[in-house]
Amino acid sequence: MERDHWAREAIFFSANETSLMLSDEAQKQFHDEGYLVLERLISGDKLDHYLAVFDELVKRSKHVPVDTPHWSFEIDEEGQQIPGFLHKIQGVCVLEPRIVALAKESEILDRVAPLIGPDIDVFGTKFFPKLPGGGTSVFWHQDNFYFGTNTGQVVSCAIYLQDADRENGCLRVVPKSHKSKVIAKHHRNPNTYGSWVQIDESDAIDVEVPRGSVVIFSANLLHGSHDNRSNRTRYCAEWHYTPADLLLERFPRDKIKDRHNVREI
Ligand SMILES: O=C(O)CCC(=O)C(=O)O
Repeated sequence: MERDHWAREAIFFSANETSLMLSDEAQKQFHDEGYLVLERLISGDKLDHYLAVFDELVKRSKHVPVDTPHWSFEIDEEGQQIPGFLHKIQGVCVLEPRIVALAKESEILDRVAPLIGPDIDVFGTKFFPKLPGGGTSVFWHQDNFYFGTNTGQVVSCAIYLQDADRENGCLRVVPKSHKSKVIAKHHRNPNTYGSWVQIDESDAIDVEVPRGSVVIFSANLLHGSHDNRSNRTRYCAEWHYTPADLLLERFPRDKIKDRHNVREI
């Protein structure tokens, strides 16, 4: 396991250590800690290609009116969306089909398949650009709270297209918090996006990663992220893999546009 300056708190696995099938050690880390950092999994021209597509979307967002489906903008102190200050594109694979290819990349699916089987759907696709000047993504939460389940069969996946650190808003996780399978009480503030859980932050770690890294984690894991206090962007695509035959009442296979089969046997 490589330990470089990025691995301040989280445990990292390089692409070699997890190639094709996940090593036993990597699977153990996923099951014991609830997350796995796959360092620099997407690289070279491939990474540049996806970055360029996301750049196009950010450019386009400057002219998208508030309240356009898929697009949401950062919120000001009065609770109003700020035109042009992109927060999130929900259903990014529906809005921009070129991103479906990223969800299908074998570098990712070869490592997800040992955890949930070979027939895989992805759902709930989103893009957080986390723009400079206060860009945000999520508060402390468990993804399964939104899915109405506590199944261990949903593997969430965050792909960091750019370096992500404390200053520009890296992911934060509470290791092992997936184990109880209890969905914590989530609070809601109408002037912000998403719900949040009160946690003891001393249990949390920062997951600072270099560009191209992919973090996979249990949908029961408590996680959140820092806001962007830097002058850099922090692009992240995030979604959820599930066995294709898993029934999720809120995400029925044939009714939801943003559920895509990404691998079949
Ligand atoms: O913004 C991030 O770093 C991760 C986003 C996330 O985990 C989520 O949308 O649940």
